[in-house]
Amino acid sequence: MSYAIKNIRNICLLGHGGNGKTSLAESILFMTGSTDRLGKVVDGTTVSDFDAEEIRRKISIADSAMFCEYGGMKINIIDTPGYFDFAGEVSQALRVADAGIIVCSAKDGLNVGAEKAWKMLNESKTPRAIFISKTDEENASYERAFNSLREKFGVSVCPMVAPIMDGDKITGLIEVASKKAYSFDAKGKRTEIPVPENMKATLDNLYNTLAEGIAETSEELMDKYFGGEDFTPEELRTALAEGLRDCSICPVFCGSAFTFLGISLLLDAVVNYFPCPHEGGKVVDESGAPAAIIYKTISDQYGKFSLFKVVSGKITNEMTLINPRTGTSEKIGHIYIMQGKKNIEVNEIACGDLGAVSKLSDSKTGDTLCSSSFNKALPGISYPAPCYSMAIAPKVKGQEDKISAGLARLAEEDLTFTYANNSETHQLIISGAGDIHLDVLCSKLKNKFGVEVVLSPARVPYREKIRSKVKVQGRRKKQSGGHGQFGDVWIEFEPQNEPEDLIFAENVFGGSVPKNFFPAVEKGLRESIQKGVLAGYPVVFLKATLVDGSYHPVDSSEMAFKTAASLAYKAGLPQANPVILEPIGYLKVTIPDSCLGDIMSDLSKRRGSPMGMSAHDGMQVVEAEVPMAEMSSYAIDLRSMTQGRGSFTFEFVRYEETPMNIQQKIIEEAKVLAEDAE
Ligand SMILES: Nc1nc2c(ncn2[C@@H]2O[C@H](COP(=O)(O)OP(=O)(O)OP(=O)(O)O)[C@@H](O)[C@H]2O)c(=O)[nH]1
Ligand SMILES: [Mg+2]
Repeated sequence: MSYAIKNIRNICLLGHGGNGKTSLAESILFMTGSTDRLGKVVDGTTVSDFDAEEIRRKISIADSAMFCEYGGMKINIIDTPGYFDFAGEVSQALRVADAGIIVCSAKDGLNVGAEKAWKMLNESKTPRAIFISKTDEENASYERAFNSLREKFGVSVCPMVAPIMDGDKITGLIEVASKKAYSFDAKGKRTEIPVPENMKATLDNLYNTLAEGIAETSEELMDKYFGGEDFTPEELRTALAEGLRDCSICPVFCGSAFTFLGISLLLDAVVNYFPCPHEGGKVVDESGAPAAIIYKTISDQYGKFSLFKVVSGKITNEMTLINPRTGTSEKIGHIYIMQGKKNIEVNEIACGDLGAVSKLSDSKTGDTLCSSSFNKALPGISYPAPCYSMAIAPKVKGQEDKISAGLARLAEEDLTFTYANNSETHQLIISGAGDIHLDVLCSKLKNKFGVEVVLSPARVPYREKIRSKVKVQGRRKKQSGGHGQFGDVWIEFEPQNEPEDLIFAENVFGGSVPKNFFPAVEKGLRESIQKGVLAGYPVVFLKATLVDGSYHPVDSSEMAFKTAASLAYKAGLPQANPVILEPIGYLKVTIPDSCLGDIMSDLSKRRGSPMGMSAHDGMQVVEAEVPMAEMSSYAIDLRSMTQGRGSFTFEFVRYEETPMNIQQKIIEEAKVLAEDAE
């Protein structure tokens, strides 16, 4: 089952959550005879949503690769999740898809998911089409949906297939370019019918809209269009194919995954107009040395599968390829084509086609696998940076290692979350795209790796510093019988501005403290500053100068001077006007104009200081400095304030003194924490 590159199509389905991508894929597979039963998302029986979490939640969470054979071609379909937390999966699919089909529902038309999909297709320069789905639903309106899309995305949005209406019932479809009308039976099989009288004017209008878009693709066609001439079928075909390829045309189809209406017209267009892999610009060389790009990794109980697209030469089993990123070689043992979770073993994957390989040792998503003569890393995949962090801990104490091991496995397939131990707050922090993302990861930890976890807000890494100068004594004396302990120091504590937590100096006259005890004094102080005197946070910006003291020829020891230094610290810092510092970050938030008011008033509630505002691509970019403590739920709050249209970055800039009322709260919280720890 090896196809020539011109007979391969790689499409990905993308768009708003719940608009019918997975169901569309399912009905394509069923209609083309690739599966013998039609699965349903609600029953958890689709080919695409096979993961336990997808079945449980009834949404797609990860990309899945499927294929069908139609019109002598192999059509690979990558179904992507619409929920925004999983946008990284869409980036992966777009790395290898030669075209994207945005799925919209006929009831809603344009929505945020479609806007985001459009933007991602633009950024990855991927040809795009739109499928208006769920035309069988009540209150569906092709016309309304189409108009909303064209209004937003412009004249490149062209009607290819539109419904034939009898009142508010759809009785068939018209293919606008050929001006042909069809009726469909219950299995989606179509029969040509005459264009109904009452549809003729509508068809003319639609044809005109399509012709307007086609005319935009070349000057010659523009002249013809304005001259009132009809395009020849060949001109139409070429213009559509070229327009799709260079993204100047976005054909719009419609139908229903439930009634199979319009599915065959969509597939015909995929076969006739959609770019084949070497036209998509994502393939290097059909007759070149073997090379493939890994666009997804599935790591589960059945093992680890790396899903790839061959972009040069072909990949056969038993090959040994190298990974230019790591420099290591990877033995290609078994290779497969994927139908959802089902892997079908094959001997080779041709150029432009999608496949999978199991058990790679050292390669991850985004990596290139190639022969030594190819030997270069192709562009990888960029992901949105994680923006939502929580502390993760086991429900049952002592299972920390299980969490780390589970997360390490999950990180093989999901590059959009990170986790790290925070040495200051002693919490394991997991960061991802949003609350659903983290919730899915927790469920997987439980179901796949047998460890139940709880999430809690990440503690803020506060600091403490002093604001005035004090001179204090620290004296350690234990001289009751046997070898005693004696150390006595006078230390001056004062604030300093260098980026160092402690600058230690000495200014001792006449050997009141012998030199060999200085390091012990410094050590005592360095240990002490780990715990501030207000709420136990590390002390920074401190200068300590040893100015005087005394010693005992027999009883003085390093240990005694270390203790004396820490006694001085404990005595001195509370008198030196200490304050809690909080981390401040730089926020850059991008939002639609209409949300500006809400965003600004929300920022002031978060104690933010606006730094600037600018317009970009029809969006507003607001910059502000905001205390980190106020930002923990921002990812989720921003989503609800902007219906998912907003995005932000937030980076630490510096520490600042915490306002008194907030400081009181931090001290109270620290007390509770310390009691809990006991
Ligand atoms: N009436 C009708 N319902 C549909 C159709 N297609 C999908 N649905 C229903 O719409 C819901 C969402 O469908 P999915 O196929 O899971 O949508 P999706 O775009 O894959 O959703 P995400 O994976 O969450 O992004 C399910 O309950 C489907 O049964 C359709 O053509 N007609
Ligand atoms: Mg889905």
